[in-house]
Amino acid sequence: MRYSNEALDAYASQFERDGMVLLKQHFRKDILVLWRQAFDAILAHRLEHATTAVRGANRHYITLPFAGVFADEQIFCDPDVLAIVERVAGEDPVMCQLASDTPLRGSTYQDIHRDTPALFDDLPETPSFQLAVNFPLCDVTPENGPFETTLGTHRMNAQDAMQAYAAGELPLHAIPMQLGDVMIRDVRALHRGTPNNTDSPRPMVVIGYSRSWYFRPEVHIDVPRNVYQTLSARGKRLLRYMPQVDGVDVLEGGESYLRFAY
Ligand SMILES: O=C(O)CCC(=O)C(=O)O
Repeated sequence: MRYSNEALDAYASQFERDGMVLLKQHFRKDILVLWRQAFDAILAHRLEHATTAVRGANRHYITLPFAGVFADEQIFCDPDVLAIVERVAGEDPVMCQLASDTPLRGSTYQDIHRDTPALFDDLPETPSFQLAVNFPLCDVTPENGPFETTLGTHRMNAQDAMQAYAAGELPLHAIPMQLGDVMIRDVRALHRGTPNNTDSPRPMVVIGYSRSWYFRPEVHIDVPRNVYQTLSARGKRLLRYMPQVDGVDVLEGGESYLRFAY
């Protein structure tokens, strides 16, 4: 562990207030360089076969195979990240999503949105139940499409948040990131993707962690049985509700997670 209990508590408090925290220089860059190499081959293949989920002009959502470099417990079982996830979304979370968001040149501003509906319509927002852990596979600069988010709207009713945004009461914050930085966010905060004005793709990985009892039918991770056997008890526990399969083809695949904005 890198952080003390006091530091993790402080991150959890910051998350409660803002709906997100940023851990600077947390993941090893040499690991992420390998992810980028493997990702570039997948991106090229998926673009060629038009098997991405399109999230706006020249903006692609691609599920990553839970195999090879991507099935790395140093990333998805990171003790500091999980300690913050557990502080804000309860003990014994489940991992339900391993994917990527990639704007290319020609991408545009997304409409401001949340990634999931509220648990209960027309009621004040609940504690957190769905978190995204995001980390880029490159530096994210003002030029290549930084994620933009409001702060604190994860605790606001969706309509109130939208009204406040429309009234100019909620500033958007661009989040520049360096390779190695990790963002943990509540997916109900109003946010948007911004244009990538460079020739280099800007892949952002998303690992989804849910409260222990929460099920998202729109996403899942196919876990190859032989990979599952190599995992620690913690890794197996995180993936306890994910389907196990004989193998995954790292290039093939389509996307079933098509409705993404609420
Ligand atoms: O990748 C990004 O910067 C944000 C993408 C996003 O919010 C989405 O596609 O839902």
